[in-house]
Amino acid sequence: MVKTLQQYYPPIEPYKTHTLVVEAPHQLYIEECGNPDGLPVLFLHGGPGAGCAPFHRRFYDPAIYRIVLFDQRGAGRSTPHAELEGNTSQALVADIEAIREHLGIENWLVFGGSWGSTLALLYAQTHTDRVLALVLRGIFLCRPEDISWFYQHGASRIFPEYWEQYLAPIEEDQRHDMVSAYYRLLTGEDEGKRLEAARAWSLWEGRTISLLPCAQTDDSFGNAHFALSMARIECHYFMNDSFLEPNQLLRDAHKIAHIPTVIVHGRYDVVCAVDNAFALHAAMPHADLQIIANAGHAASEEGIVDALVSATRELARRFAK
Ligand code: STX
Repeated sequence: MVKTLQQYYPPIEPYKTHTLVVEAPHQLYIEECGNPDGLPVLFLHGGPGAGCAPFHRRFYDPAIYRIVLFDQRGAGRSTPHAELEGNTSQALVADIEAIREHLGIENWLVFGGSWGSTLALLYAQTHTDRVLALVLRGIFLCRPEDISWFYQHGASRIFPEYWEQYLAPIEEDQRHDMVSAYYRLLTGEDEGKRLEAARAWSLWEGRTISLLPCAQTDDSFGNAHFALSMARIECHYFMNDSFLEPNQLLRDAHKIAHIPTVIVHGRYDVVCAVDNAFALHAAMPHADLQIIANAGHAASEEGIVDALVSATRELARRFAK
């Protein structure tokens, strides 16, 4: 029998949106979609700094799930835009708890891709009793080797023509430390240079994100509003070792050994190499590891959508009343 691929659920609009004031100067944009009395699921976006998109609402049956999405500090519709002050991993975890309490939710499924998987792991390891299950895609452990692979040397050898454009804004004598060099431009006084750097940084990620090229990439990743928050916030986190202790996420994996977990990762993921997923699975052997044979990093790739939708269907059967 041929298995039919799962597709996205139909497009939906939020039934409610919120602006939540957290630690100054930050205000968070939150939206709720689907069934107000349903099984709560929290979506965590990537970057950090990428913000939520409408297709992120579509991995869950809206008749069964109460779907909560929010733009993390400085991202998307949260304000101030691209703000780095008070923007740390610990602050984002505190924000998630503030959102949970604001919405009166006891516990929830947590669903995150890429940086969203990083944050989901940190949140679950910090508030172990609030998480019913984890669905993690494109695992990003934020180890020095993961940052170096994508921003210094490694992925450069797979997409040399795009790499050249990522190198372009940086003077040759500063290219031995690309993240630091970009940080200086992205936080500098010159607005033109900030934007040029943000676009180059963001386009590098956009162009390498999927197995096959995607026509809309340059428009969406080159958009000034998107590129500025994505580049500034990512670079700020990576300058600060993502505010994690060395090996923290694998070290603390034992704290979530009781949480049902699905790990979905594309074999040809160039942004976050697939060995991230294998390393996490070795630390969480109870997790269901699904390597998608014909996919890269993007959440929107066919085999990835199939695995993610299958996971939320299965978890709905298990947890929905
Ligand atoms: N950034 C990893 C990450 O979280 C190094 C990420 N990569 N791409 C994305 O997020 C988006 C597709 C959400 C832009």
